[in-house]
Amino acid sequence: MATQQHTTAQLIDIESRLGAHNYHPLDVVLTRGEGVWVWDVDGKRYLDCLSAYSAVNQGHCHPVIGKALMEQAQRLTLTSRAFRNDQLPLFYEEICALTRSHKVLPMNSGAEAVETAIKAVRKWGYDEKGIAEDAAEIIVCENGFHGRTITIVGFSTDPVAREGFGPFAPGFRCVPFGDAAALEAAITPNTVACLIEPIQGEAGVIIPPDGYLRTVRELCTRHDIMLLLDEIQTGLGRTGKLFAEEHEGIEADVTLVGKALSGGFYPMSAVLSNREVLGVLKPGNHGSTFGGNPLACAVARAALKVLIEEGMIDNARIQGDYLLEGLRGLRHPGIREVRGRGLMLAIELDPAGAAARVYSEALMQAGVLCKETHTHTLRLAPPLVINRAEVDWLLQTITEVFEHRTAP
Ligand code: IF1
Repeated sequence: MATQQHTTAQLIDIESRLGAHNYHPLDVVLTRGEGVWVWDVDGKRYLDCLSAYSAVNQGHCHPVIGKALMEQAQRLTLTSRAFRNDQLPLFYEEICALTRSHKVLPMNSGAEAVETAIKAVRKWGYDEKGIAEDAAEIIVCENGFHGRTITIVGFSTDPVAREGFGPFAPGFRCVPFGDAAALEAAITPNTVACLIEPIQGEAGVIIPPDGYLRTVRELCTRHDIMLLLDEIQTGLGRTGKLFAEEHEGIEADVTLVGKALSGGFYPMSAVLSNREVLGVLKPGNHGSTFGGNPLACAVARAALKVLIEEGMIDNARIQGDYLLEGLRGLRHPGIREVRGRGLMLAIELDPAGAAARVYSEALMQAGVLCKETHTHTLRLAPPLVINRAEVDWLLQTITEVFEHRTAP
């Protein structure tokens, strides 16, 4: 049953004619979401295994977050930071208590949080570490993803993300992910920080060797370098812990959050500082029209509340372990590796076989929505509210799709 005015085909045609083609989405037109399920305009139901790239950890249209949004929207939505509001300090208090942070700087998108952290650690390097002006260096990892701004794509190693957008900002050194020796070798007296995803999402759920993050933590402490962990995708329960750093028992100096910070209701991100690095920013150094607005803060407070009170983080661990074990039981010549932590999983396919897009299209027909990355990897990241029966249905559906394609 299409919406009154348009069918799937008509909506796709309008989008294709009038929209920039900076994505290649599946031909599914969604109109409703609830929990792990979404429905298209023809009434077909799908299990969402992308969660909007981990922005919908709490499940689609979570009623408690929706209520907070609607109530705040009738009270006060935006004041700018020229004035104060009654939601921002309460958001600060609650997220600092939850994450043991000292300072918070709220922004809107993940990329803005990354850019903010880059500005703050550079200024910390100049003001506190005595590095010569404009000489600050930040170590980043190959195949990392941190957003789409010019600064960020400037240190990307993905040609599709960066080619044609130069010139780029200097001051970044790129090292192989997971190689602590290479990172140590890249440290100079001008190094102010390392910026790392604890698990590389876009690269295909790349989990570093055990101990890598602990060694990087030790190196940063020894050389008085800030460890910036980009937990925009891995954070807020996705890997079965509040933050992925906990799997290695470390604490970043600066933690970046976004996406599920609002449960998918509103763009919000934040820079969380476990040390006084945010203290170097003075009035006028940084800002944002919408950063820290009362609507975003009310939504984020509710999103964090339900994440904790409804046990979503433990559920991610329990259901993620079960899903990983089930996926590893798949016997198929086209599967090279299944990996994951919590509900951040990936099926890596044999490059000689069918591309992941073939499987994501087949899974869509079977009622599962997921996304391929880098041609041969299928990522699976359902909302953290998924229950055992839904995981069993998901496993059954994936098994049937792979069994149907006996060829690699
Ligand atoms: C797209 C994937 C891409 C992120 C990490 C910062 C950001 C992201 C670890 C920036 C955003 C999104 C962006 C979206 C697709 C998705 C993504 F990694 F999740 F799969 F692109 F690589 N750090 N990731 O994952 O946050 O500014 O988007 O709020 O750009 O296509 P943002």
